[in-house]
Amino acid sequence: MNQITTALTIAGTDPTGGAGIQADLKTFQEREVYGMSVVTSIVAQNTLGVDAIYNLPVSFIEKQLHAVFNDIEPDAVKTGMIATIEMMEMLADFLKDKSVDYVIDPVMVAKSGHALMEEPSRKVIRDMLVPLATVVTPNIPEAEILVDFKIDNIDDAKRAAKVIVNELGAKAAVVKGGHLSGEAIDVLYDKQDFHYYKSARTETKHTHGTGCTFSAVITAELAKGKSIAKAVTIGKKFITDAIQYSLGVGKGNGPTNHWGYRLKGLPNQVKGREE
Ligand code: PXL
Repeated sequence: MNQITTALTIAGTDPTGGAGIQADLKTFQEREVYGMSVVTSIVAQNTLGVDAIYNLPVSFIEKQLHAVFNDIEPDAVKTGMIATIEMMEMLADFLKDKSVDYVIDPVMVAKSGHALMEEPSRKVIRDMLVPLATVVTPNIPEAEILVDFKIDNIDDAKRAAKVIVNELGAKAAVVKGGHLSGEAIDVLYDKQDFHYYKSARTETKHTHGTGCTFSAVITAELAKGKSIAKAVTIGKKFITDAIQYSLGVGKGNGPTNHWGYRLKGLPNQVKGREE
């Protein structure tokens, strides 16, 4: 009998360990969930930017999915970087009859500005994958692409979250307010209520992989059976600490600190930290 909680990330890689699959697995581990991964694209990148992307053949991504599901059925799944329409079509077909919770981080562009999803795929993720999702976690630019209107304030963000649920078919949506001016408020809509998640803004350039990490926490908590609202609460706390205690590694926009929550309340003693 398998009592261990398991989660699977389907995403691209970051060999410097701050984003993508690597960030997801570190996060699953910190949340005490057994982490598994299916690689979609191998990305030659670091904290300075993306150099090159190698998309795995769709048939090979599918083979990895079968390898996982035929052996260790995950309690929850997340997708991050899915570069092409063909990958999305295969994933939609694969996931449509699975009853696992499914979190979509609709990754479109890296912090450096490099496209991680081909332009035509943006509408396909909306039409084929969003309807299958338990939670979708767009930032403002991603939400704008999904809903096709401009988001300038919290009311627009609320409207976008509602559209993602009521019109695009996800069970819930968190629109992350980090790109709005003023207070950073994330808005969750879960078909019944709006929930608001606020945190003080930390002035830092070390935010590489924040979206991956946040959505990985949500995935881990849904895998344990937590409610969507509770999973997002835990995700928000985790990422706030991970940003606050960022490590200062790398020459560019460095990663967050996946064990930052353990340092809460302590003076910053992490080697290399600048702020
Ligand atoms: O955080 C978005 C993201 C997702 N997946 C991969 C990435 C990034 C951002 O850099 O590199 C592989």
